[in-house]
Amino acid sequence: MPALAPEQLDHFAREGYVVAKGVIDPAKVLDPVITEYAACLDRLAHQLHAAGEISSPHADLGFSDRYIQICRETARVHNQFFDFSLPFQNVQPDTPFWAGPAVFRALTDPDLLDAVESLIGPEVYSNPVQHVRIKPPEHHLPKNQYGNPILGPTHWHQDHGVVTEEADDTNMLTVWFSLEDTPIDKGPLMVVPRSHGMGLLPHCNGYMGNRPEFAGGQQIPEKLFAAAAAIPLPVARGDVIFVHRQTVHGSYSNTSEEVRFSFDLRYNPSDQPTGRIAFPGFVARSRKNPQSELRDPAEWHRLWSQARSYMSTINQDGQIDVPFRRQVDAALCA
Ligand SMILES: O=C(O)CCC(=O)C(=O)O
Ligand SMILES: [Fe+2]
Repeated sequence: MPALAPEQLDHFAREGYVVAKGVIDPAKVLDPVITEYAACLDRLAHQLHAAGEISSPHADLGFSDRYIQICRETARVHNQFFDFSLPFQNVQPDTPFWAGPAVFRALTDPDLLDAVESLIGPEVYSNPVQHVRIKPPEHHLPKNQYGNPILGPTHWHQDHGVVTEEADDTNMLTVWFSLEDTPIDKGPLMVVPRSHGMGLLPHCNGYMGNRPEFAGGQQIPEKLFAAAAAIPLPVARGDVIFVHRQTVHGSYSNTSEEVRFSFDLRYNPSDQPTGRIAFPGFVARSRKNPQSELRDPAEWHRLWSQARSYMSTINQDGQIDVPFRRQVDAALCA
């Protein structure tokens, strides 16, 4: 896929996001990721079974049903087992993560990077603010203290709000795609078009608002933006959504019977800070110095292992040695 077309770049600049169809080749890039995750799930199932937490490894079930069954029986979600990132607090030397070769190849897919390059320029850094999200149908999940599913809608936020102040001037681009189709009933990404012109809005901790299904999370109060203008962005495999760092977005409930399975990645120009200093990024593309590109998936895995070792020595038991979150002005949240 060549760079995005001028109309797509205009759409991004004007609306704060663009949905680009068919950027990624699903058979080449996404199927190997799914195969890798199926092996992770198999390992998780056997571990939990050996620990007596589930009645069977459920090896007869496909990925989605197997993951749902495991969440039901353990009454929790297991996203960290698959994620190519780490928690901010209380990391242990054996906290699970998955930074496998197929995931690395997805992050460095040349077709994807061509599109990214057309939005942020030729020196492309893989910013470590990134996740796989495996969201089970909500009705299978236990509830939190607010009566909402323990993994439900994503609260309204700007991705600029989830990095530290040192990245305030970083041109960080959000890249969202699903591993399986994400129709409306799976709770796709939702964006508020043109909300990126308002600057950084306050992200308020434990905000209750007046929509019970969003109560309690860290979020931008709905009165501060045009929440009613939000639109869902259902996508097929291979499509990619590009989101400006100040576009207000979230996602709604998964009311289907299958998991919602997506990646969200960030890229920024290589000479700008990532805003997540304790986690490793890498040069994904450099036209100036191609030799600086990271091409070895094993090295990427090593960087994350090193980050885990470091994290297991800091940010324990409520202590904040290295901040991951920005300060919020409480007066703006009242
Ligand atoms: O997938 C979601 O539910 C939220 C993703 C998101 O906020 C992001 O990609 O920045
Ligand atoms: Fe986000």
